[in-house]
Amino acid sequence: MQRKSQLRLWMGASLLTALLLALTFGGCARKPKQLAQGGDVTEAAIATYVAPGDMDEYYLFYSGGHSGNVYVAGVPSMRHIATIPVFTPYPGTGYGFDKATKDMLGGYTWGDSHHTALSETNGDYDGRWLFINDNANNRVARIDLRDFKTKQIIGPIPNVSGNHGSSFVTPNTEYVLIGSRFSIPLPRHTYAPIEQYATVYKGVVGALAVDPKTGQMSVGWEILMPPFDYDLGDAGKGASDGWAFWTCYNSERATGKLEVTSTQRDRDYIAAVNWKNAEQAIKNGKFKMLDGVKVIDPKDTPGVVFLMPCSKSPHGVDVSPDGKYIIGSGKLQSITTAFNIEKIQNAIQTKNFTGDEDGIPVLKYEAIKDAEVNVGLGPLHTQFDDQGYAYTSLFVESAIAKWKLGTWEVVDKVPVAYNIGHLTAAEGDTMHPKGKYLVALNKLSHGRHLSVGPSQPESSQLINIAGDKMKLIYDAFTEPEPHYAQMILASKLKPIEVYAKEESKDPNAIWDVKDAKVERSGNTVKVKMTAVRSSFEPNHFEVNQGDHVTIYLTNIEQTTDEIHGFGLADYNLNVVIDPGETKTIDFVADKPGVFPYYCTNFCSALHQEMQGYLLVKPKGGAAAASRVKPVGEAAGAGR
Ligand code: K7E
Ligand code: CUA
Repeated sequence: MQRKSQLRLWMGASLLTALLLALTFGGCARKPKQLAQGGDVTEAAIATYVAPGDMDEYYLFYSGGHSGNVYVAGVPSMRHIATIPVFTPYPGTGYGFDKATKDMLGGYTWGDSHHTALSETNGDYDGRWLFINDNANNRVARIDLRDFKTKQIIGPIPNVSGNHGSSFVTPNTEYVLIGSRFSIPLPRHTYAPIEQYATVYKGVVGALAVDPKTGQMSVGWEILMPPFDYDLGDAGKGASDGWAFWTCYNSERATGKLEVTSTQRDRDYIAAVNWKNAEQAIKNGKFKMLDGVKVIDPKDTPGVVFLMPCSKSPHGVDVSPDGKYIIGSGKLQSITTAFNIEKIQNAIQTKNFTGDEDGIPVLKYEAIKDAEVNVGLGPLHTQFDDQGYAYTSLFVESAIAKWKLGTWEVVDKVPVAYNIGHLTAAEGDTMHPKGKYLVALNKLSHGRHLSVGPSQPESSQLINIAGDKMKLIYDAFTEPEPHYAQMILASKLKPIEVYAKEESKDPNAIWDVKDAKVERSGNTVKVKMTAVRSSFEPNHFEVNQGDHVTIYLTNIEQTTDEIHGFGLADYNLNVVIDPGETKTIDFVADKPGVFPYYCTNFCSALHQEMQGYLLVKPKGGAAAASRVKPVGEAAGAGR
């Protein structure tokens, strides 16, 4: 298998070389240009070419911002291979239409997904789950990587407001981090005038506990913090296991035009939370209940939180693979600071404090830092490789700086197009990064793709980091609006192909067309329906107007990729069922008439024949039906 695919790769590569040579010298209309970043086109093409029939080496999971989705691409081809709907309904997979996913969305039709967090065991990705935060509605979701589907959405999480510093996980996925971007009076729905911001408003950082077997999340604990804006987080590991870090801006506690008012001080902070001490404090009963959550007040519970001064307006905080260094970058400076966990612990022991903020000790900056690395303008996020190098994205400079941990020397820089936000290296936030690939997730990528009007396609760029020099090798379209992303070795995931009939736990599933039935009790109608090539059973059924109808629809196929869909137009229902899957469709038949339903996924030569009728008998008999006015034409859209 391995050899065969290597051979195919080799053949593909040599064919490609020949093709490129022909293109270069053959006077063809589509001449490859020299890469602006100085790389070699042929080399870049071979490095990213995945021949037909071959597979990518890595999965790339990237957040879709306010689309509420997570997108999946293969690396190095950068092909978009899946969309995982999380906080937003998605008709393509019927997400948000069946009862289970509709309930999970809880009435929200959007979320702002920022930070993916692959589950970890001993600080390395274990390929079980992917967590993602919702910056808008204070939620966190869990995706199961057996079937790439969202299984749980927790929230709105009490007391947290603008859950941005989330969903980073601790090294054994004990916790998923949460944090308030926007301080507010607590509990939520409390009023206090804006003039009381500095004294009455509160920030929160905390953690969701994760069940190690099922991945089920529950609110663990929270910590009351001064009214700063908590931005990004990362969990300690190795030398810093047991710690969690969040950057915070606006330590001025300013309101109004933050662009000016929150940038007065030279330094803001990174909040360092000893989560093992937080756990202990909870065990010792040192908490108050606030909106149903155990909340620690650090001024009554010393040893849980410390503040590390950091360059002003910091954004990313990233822990090195060995856990020794905590890298914090200030957006308005050209340096990134490497803090040393030993020095941090030392400063705590010797009480090397310069003051406090609402009772939280502030550590002495000079005592806890190892180096200020001159990376360049607007440093945001940092990733790591397998050779002891760090890679920091430079938003203002539109570049990535490569620098060495320990010697702090900047060894290379590569321009990107254009303003880069996050970046992700292969397993680049684990204890054992893989090196080789780095993806720059850019904003303001204008001019990288064919124009589609004012809203220009976003671009992510693949960079080869295997050698001394970083080489840009591919420009890929990415769905807006990308934030964080993670790359995991494809061999670590073992997605299932069908839902095994034997594992079905749905009591309403049926596995034989003969078991299909319609049951009525009062004005409740339950339909047990099958979908199998190429019919629904029942293929028609009748209800009375006003009936509460529940369809339990099972795709009884056990064949890979034999997906069926169920579309019912006038009732705005659209469900997709994978092989072996049962979904529940719940609605009130309030409109009389005859409504076709049909299969939406092309499943066989007779897919088009896979259809049926819902007949809704009008209240007051057939005569009433003919009096129902036809719906007027929809108003014209656009200008
Ligand atoms: Cu830098 Cu929300 Cu992580 Cu976007 S955040 S870039
Ligand atoms: Cu089933 Cu098309």
